[in-house]
Amino acid sequence: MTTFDPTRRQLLKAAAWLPLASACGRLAFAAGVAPNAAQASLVVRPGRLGRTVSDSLTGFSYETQQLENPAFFSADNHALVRLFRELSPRGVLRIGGNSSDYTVWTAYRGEVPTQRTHKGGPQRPVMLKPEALHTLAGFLRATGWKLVFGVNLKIGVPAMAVELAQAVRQIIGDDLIAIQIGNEANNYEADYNAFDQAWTPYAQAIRAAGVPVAGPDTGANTDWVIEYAKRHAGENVFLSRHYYKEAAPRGSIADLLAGDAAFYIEIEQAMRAADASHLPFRLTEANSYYLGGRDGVSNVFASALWGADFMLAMAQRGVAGIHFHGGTLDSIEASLGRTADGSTTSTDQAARRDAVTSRYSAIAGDVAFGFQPRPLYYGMQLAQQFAGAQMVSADFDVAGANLTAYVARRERALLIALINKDAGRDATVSLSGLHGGGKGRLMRLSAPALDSRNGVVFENGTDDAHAGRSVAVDTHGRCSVVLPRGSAALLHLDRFV
Ligand code: BDP
Repeated sequence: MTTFDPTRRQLLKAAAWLPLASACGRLAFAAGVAPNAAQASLVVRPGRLGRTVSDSLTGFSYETQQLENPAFFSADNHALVRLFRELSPRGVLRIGGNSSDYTVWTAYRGEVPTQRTHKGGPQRPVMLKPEALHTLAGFLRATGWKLVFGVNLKIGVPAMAVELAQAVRQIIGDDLIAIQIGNEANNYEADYNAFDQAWTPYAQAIRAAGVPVAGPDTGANTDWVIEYAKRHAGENVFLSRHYYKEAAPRGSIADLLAGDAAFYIEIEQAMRAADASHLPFRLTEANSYYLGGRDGVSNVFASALWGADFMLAMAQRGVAGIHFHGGTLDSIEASLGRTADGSTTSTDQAARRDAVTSRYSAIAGDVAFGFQPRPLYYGMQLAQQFAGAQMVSADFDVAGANLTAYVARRERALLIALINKDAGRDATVSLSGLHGGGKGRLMRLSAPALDSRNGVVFENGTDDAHAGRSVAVDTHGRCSVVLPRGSAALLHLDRFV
């Protein structure tokens, strides 16, 4: 939908070449800002502290089927190890999805029902071999990530689930956070009571074997989370549900960037249940659009702005982790009962990696072609900067534009994320309530356009090319930031108060 827009490009350039003080000084630089730019203002309230953001905010979710190739999650898969580790030193990987409900643990010697193929589900059982758990253990050690692992409920083989859970615990050791039982059981159990009845014998047996359990891992039922918390809080490690904005055929950049206010309200309800039971709440599977993601939306720059905003909105409300679902096209399409076509005529390595990857995956590639970040990965990087920080209140007048802001303190420093999800309006954000005379850095998340598949840059300070630029706060604790449409910025100030 968004085509190349020269004004926007110039504006980004202008923002890039700003002299030191004017990037964040009392006067917004006027040159290059579109005439309809929103004059927004953000008043930071350092005295009003909010939630502490979880260290393990960043997460991924992959299908159990991804483990059919033990070389995928392996310490020897250096490119993937690096992408995980560089994203977060303390992330959490969730293995599950539709395919977890159809997985056959090859070491299990008991009966497994013949699985009938059906619409909307895996067309064949996934064969999970012990070797894949051993290489997964190595991958977790190499990345520093922890694991949440899903076992079957739908096919109704509790004995196999218990054996698999025990093997996961034994092979993965302390890197296992918890086992979840059944994926989105709301799609196949009549109601919460039916789910609870089916789930309880599994949970009892798995816990009796000394393996921790979490759940309910429901698709979209906050009421299930609340009911589950009431009944099982004492014997659980965390509460969980999933999130997708919509089904892929209904997806668009405009829809994605419009946000999801109704879901934020639901999350607040889920968090009340989590707080009352003193349990963390995780979105164990999430992404933009289910049914595999939407090409041209889930895999373009708009998804980076959405992802950063979504993660921070969740973190602000106390959600402990967001696990973006993804992986190979093959694994996702199989989870939906479809056959993947990852073929491409392109000889370009990046394009070939892209073609073998599910639409919404934040990381593209596979063992044969190697790996590379997708736009969403950069959005996750921005939000990850808040992991472990404490949210701070702020009043944000967005002047009618589609802007969001998140403020947090980390020790003596202040972090401010500004996200302009507006496709049509640039913004100048006047900040106040800052430490007078403070200094810091402004780092931008940008791309040529909202529908760019490539060319995403996040200045995360790792090297000179991504250093961002120095900024200065005036003596009254004010500065202003120009935020081109379809871009974000992270302001890192050295003093909180
Ligand atoms: C979720 C399933 C997952 C699918 C995803 C999707 O848990 O296995 O891949 O939807 O539809 O409901 O993209």
